[in-house]
Amino acid sequence: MNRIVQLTPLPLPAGYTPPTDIAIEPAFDAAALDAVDPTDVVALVTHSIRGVPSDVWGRFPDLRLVANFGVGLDRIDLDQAKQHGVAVSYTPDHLTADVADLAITLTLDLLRRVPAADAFVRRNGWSEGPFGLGTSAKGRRVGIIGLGRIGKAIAARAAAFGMEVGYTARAAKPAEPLAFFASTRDLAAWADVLIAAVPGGADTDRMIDAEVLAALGMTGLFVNVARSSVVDEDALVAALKEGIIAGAGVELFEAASTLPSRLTDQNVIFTPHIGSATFQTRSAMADSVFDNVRAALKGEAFTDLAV
Ligand code: 8YV
Repeated sequence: MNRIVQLTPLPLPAGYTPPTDIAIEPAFDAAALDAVDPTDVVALVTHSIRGVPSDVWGRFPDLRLVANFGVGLDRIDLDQAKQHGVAVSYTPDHLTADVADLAITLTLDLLRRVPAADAFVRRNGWSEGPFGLGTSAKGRRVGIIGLGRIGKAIAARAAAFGMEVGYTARAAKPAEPLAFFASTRDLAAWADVLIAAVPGGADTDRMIDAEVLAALGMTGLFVNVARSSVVDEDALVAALKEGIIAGAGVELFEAASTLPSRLTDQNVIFTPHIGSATFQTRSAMADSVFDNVRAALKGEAFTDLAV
């Protein structure tokens, strides 16, 4: 009998009906996983934040697929997957537009001071004088760190707002008509708005550090739609409190982070990891995961494969 094991609850949208033709065994923690009979397990279901714990590889002799609900693969060891002959599916194209939209939303909200404007209206601030001016998006320079699917989608949106776009990546992409910068520091020095859209993992760990923030400068804005691991949070707090940069949009921070409580007065917008959190995108992500699980049960080809 082919069996499917799910390593974590999925953030399925309210109103989404999971398929009834697939039986999935929940094993949401180490003890539950230890209790699973490993025979006949052909697929594991997980999401980007849970990933695949390192001691899972090699446990399931018939494993064919890890189906990841999300684009981030930093918690799935793809080398281990290859060594064990396991395919890894993920959901990149389904969430690209929504995550890019959120990056631009944070950018425009920071430039036009939307949270401060909202607070002004709610406190009946007209007696204080007119609400101050914001900054035009048109003509600003957007520096994108990481020109993958999401980075390119951010670039297209920024260009539509009349912004100039530059990027840094492991290598220049000559097919893209955008200014390439060899280092994040140089990109930050050029940019008015620096947006992180790189994968998480060892290569990008704490790449947004004090030096990069200093290069971005006192009128610069930083927006993170990448993993929280790419940011040195202490450096970001210092940069905002000391006016080294002008503001930040923070979509991801560590679950135990003190960042929101340390940044109450500064020009910072927080969102609670909602990049893919729309009914349409989360439904499409779920469809992709369940379609691949069904393919594993039937021995059919998978879609959206990372390896
Ligand atoms: C999801 C994400 O919220 O795709 C990712 O990597 O971080 C988000 O889209 C995450 O997968 C949790 O389900």
